[in-house]
Amino acid sequence: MQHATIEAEPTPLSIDLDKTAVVIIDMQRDFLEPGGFGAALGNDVSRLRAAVSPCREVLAAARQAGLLVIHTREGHRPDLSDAPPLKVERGNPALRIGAPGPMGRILIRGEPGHDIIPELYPIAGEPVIDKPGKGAFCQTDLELMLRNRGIETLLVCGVTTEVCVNTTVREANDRGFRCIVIADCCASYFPEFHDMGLAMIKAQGGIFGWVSASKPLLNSLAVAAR
Ligand code: TIU
Repeated sequence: MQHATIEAEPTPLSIDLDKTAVVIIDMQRDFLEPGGFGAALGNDVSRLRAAVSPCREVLAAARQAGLLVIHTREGHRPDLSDAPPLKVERGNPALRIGAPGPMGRILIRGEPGHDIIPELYPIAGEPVIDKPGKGAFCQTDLELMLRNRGIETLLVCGVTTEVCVNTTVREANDRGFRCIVIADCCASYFPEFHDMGLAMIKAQGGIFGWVSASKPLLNSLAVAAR
């Protein structure tokens, strides 16, 4: 058993690193690069770049400390059979899910835009969860994977803070997993939603989970890796 103390809000935490996984949510070209799904929804995708460098550091430290790392990707089958029509039919028809874009068909599995950005690319042995919804537990085998490995705590990174990160944290919390959201490893197209998304998680004594910054987490992981 390898314990680490994490400076977090609303309280510091002691966690068992053998039962802890890093979950990196949807750091895909479709959300972070021009011409993808995020841009098709009318967003300034450059706002998400702030999370890339902190995520890289946490990813490197987690690999060094031997933590389980899981990546997720939001997207759909090429025939759209797993895409709810109400999700597909929103927005400009020329830019909808499945429409052709500069990175291939928007939000479709197997297309260049659907893949994870090169800076955070998974390595062998790191599971990638393909999810059709915003939450990583909805219609996926993530919960099974976590339970099979005895995971209790999730260190959550990714985009966007108030959409897929928040949805996943709420799902995880209801399933009995302790979530620590790494604030600077998350980002939103809307800075105010990022702030409120984090505030909602840690309010009321940590109603959905805890919030930490990457620096204290990196310090804790470095001590544990020694
Ligand atoms: N639109 C938006 O902010 N996010 C998404 O559609 N998906 C994720 O957050 N991954």
